[in-house]
Amino acid sequence: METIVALASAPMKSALSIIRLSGDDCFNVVSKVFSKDLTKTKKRDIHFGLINDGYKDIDQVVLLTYVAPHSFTGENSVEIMCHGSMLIVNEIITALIQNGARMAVNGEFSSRAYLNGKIDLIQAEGINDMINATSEEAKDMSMYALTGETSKIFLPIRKNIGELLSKIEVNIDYPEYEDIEEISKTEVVRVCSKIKADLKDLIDVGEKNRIYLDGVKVAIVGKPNVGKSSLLNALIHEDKAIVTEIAGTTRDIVEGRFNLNGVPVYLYDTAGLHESEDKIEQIGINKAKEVINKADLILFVIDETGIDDDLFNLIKDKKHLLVYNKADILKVKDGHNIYVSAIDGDVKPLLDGMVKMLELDGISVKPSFTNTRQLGLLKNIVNHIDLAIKDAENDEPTDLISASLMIAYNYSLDLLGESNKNDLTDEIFSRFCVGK
Ligand SMILES: Nc1nc2c(ncn2[C@@H]2O[C@H](COP(=O)(O)OP(=O)(O)OP(=O)(O)O)[C@@H](O)[C@H]2O)c(=O)[nH]1
Ligand SMILES: [Mg+2]
Repeated sequence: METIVALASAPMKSALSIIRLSGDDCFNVVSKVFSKDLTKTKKRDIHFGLINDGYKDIDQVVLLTYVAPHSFTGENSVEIMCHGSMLIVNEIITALIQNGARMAVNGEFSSRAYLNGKIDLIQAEGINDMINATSEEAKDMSMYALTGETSKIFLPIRKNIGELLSKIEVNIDYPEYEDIEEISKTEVVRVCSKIKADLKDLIDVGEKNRIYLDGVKVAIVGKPNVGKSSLLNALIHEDKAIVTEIAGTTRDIVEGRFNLNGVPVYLYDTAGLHESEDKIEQIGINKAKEVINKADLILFVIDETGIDDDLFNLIKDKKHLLVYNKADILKVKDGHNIYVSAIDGDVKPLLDGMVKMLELDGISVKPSFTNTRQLGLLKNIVNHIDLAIKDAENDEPTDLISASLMIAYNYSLDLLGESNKNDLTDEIFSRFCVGK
């Protein structure tokens, strides 16, 4: 494989930066710009010296060398720890490219690790999720994927499908052998039903747990001046949105984020909804209506001036919570409603209401299959197991049952990325950062 290079740490000023290389010729390429010969490097080694591009010394660095297959990618690899200035980083990368390396594309290091059998596809996806995690829970969940714990929970299911399939195939191929255990249709139904139940459990956990990674979109909506922006600020503990006593203050959508029970909540503060002649405000109101359509939950904010029925009709069919703000000055309070005072930061009843509405108290971090690709494949497997059950129940020919099981088995190989390695990878790894 060609030698690739990329900055693996953040592209900004810091104490140190890490430049990564991988590929057959990697030690040769680095030796051309390093003060020591790395071509005789051992399994895993550490070196100290100067990087020189042929004209001048660029930096004094520490280098880690990994001889294939003892590296993340499974190839010869080098990690250069240089001083954390983007000028230095650019000079070193340029020198490496001039000496035979090429810039890596997004996810190319992980993709090579996968292609070289160092990690399966679930682990690779876990790496990306880990980098993007915005809560401790999301990070813990991706750690299960990264370490292979998640793949492990699927292996017994795949084994059961494979075993059943091979028993049926033997029956089809060698009907004349009497010593081969005959598998009855009742047995097929029993084993398939167990597999289906296990898969359904996995799908259920995955669909609940994906909220840790995806988060929820919550729109703050209501009449002008009811305290929507104040509520956003109170929820994120930051003075982000402009608050004034003038109705029509917010025009553009203001975004904020906080974690609720470990779930990232993406908040969208919107322009107060009302009939407006003001061109700019009207654009803001249209944007607010778009956000309402995209949100998973609407916080419909009301103050002492009460509910506007026309506005409420806009959101009533979406998942929503009525939030009575300005509780500090409200005279009458009905025990069932959610009362908050954004100005005093008193928003606990709303947080409790959101936890209940979004069903966040019944979930906990578990190894799970959470992304659309993984859940889609699990559902495809269930559908084909289901077909096998129906055919067995209707006493259909055995090869029909075996065909459905074979498709289910192939999908189960796809889940961990064990079939068609080359077709699968490009789309998945393009979502990664360069250098990972
Ligand atoms: N007493 C009281 N006043 C509040 C509270 N929350 C907001 N206000 C006041 O209500 C006024 C409007 O607040 P904003 O947060 O700007 O209201 P908004 O709904 O975002 O208004 P627009 O952006 O114009 O639609 C300000 O004067 C706030 O200080 C509260 O909990 N109690
Ligand atoms: Mg506002």
